[in-house]
Amino acid sequence: MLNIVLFGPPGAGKGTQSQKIKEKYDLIHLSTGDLLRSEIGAKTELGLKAKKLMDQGILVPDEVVVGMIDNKLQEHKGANGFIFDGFPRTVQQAGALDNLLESHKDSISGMIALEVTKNELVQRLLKRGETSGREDDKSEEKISKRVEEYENKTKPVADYYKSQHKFTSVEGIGEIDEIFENICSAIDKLPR
Ligand code: B4P
Repeated sequence: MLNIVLFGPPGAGKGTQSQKIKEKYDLIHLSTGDLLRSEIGAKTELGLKAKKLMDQGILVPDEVVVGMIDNKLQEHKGANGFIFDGFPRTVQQAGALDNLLESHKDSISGMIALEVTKNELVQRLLKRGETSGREDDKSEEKISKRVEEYENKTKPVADYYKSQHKFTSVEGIGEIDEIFENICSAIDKLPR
């Protein structure tokens, strides 16, 4: 199986590139951001709790997202593989993902990290905020909070995969198709 963690700060292009990777490699796309937003849309108890945190740019608790991923892995047994978008976002989530995959006799093939400067992230997300309706895209203050959460809690996840020799970095600024080509070159080198 091909199991990819697509990594990067908020607005790095994870969602954008995941759509293309999923089609080319016939993978199941699991975005914890999308899963949480669908809970919010359905006004579930989980969604209402998550909304309060997400609107402020704060990460939701690990057990919530790990539980959602567990359900999806069960649902898609027999898939060619998965692209994990926006997950894991803490070292604890990374350990939980390894355990979940191991219970399915599987593992992460590699992490691909998109490198984008903070200034570019803020510009992209403010632009998306003009049309997305997402509360967390609406002000520079909220976007900065998300970047701060990334720096403090999420960045160490890269070291987790570096220590497993599963880390590849790809330039995330430039044309979407050009970035996609570089991601594909990195994916094609991963063990399956
Ligand atoms: P996400 O939905 O994952 O939000 P994101 O990081 O903003 O998405 P992404 O990085 O995919 O944005 P994209 O590049 O596609 O998370 C939202 C919130 O949910 C988090 O803050 C947190 O509260 C919660 N959450 C989610 N997962 C969690 C977890 N595991 N644990 C705890 N909490 C969790 O898009 C950015 C913009 O850039 C788009 O408008 C796009 O068109 C544009 N763009 C993309 N590529 C470009 C390029 N090359 N050039 C110019 N623009 C580009």
